[in-house]
Amino acid sequence: MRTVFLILFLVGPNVLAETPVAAKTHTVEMTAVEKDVVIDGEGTTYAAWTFNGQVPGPVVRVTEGDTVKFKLINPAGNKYPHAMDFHAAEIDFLKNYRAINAGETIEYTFVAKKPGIFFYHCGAPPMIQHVARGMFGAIIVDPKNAKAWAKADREYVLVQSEFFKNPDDVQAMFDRKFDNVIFNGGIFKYHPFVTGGGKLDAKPGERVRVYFVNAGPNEFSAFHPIGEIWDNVYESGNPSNKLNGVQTYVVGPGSAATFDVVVESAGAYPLVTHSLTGALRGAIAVLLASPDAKPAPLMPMVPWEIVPKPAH
Ligand SMILES: [Cu+2]
Repeated sequence: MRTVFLILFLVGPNVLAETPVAAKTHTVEMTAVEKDVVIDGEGTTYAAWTFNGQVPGPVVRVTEGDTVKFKLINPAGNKYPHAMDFHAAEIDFLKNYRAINAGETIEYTFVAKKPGIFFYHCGAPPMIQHVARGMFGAIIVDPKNAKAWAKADREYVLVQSEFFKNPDDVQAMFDRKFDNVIFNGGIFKYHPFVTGGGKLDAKPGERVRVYFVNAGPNEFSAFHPIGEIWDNVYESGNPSNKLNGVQTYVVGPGSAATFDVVVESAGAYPLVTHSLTGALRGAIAVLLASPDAKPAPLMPMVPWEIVPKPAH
């Protein structure tokens, strides 16, 4: 009797901790919106194609095992066909990811079976242009066992992409002639020394988790924290794919990874693609560690609204 009690005592709490929460069903609806968005701190606008009017599109967040009931609306006022491809899904491409014309909708359902950080994007032809113009985003599939990895104190989503000044120059997209490489749809969006630039906040000692997606359409990212070392990198954001003490990790176009860094002390830690043609043309996000850092959303400053200067 005492032995049984002892076994229950030892096993009980672990069993409880690993009991997965009941799977949920999420209704996710997105609208393809062809509109101008702000792409730098000066307020320059760009004729984007978007999900829900923002670049990147909204972050979708579910738990491993959950069902996603998805609906894409292509409003009648649009000019182009659009589509949606979720990398977190394992479903038929032809049926579900086909492009729909303006005035049409499409619906499909999938189960997010694998935990991680996944890309989503429009796949309407020419796909290179639909991605370059802003039709992409991130879906986080949290592991059903929250103890599969260390708890994060702070979380951000960063989506890297190439920016082409002329949204109609598809040949430049094929020729890799990008003008900028950007995070979360803005040139130096999180660079406090640039006009209109912000930052990513953290407190010293916090475990900062960055869900990183490379939308491309073409360039690889060499994601590196200047002044720090990634404590852990998780390929595709799956807690099983754990690396330790990584300086730079390559994320290809259409891929994603989760990066943990415990910022040792107060100061500035620029997160960059160490492919310098990209970093020096826009892909620098400064992680600013300060004891009085405030809570922040997953994707700060998205959409990037510039307050017009008062006229004199
Ligand atoms: Cu599209």
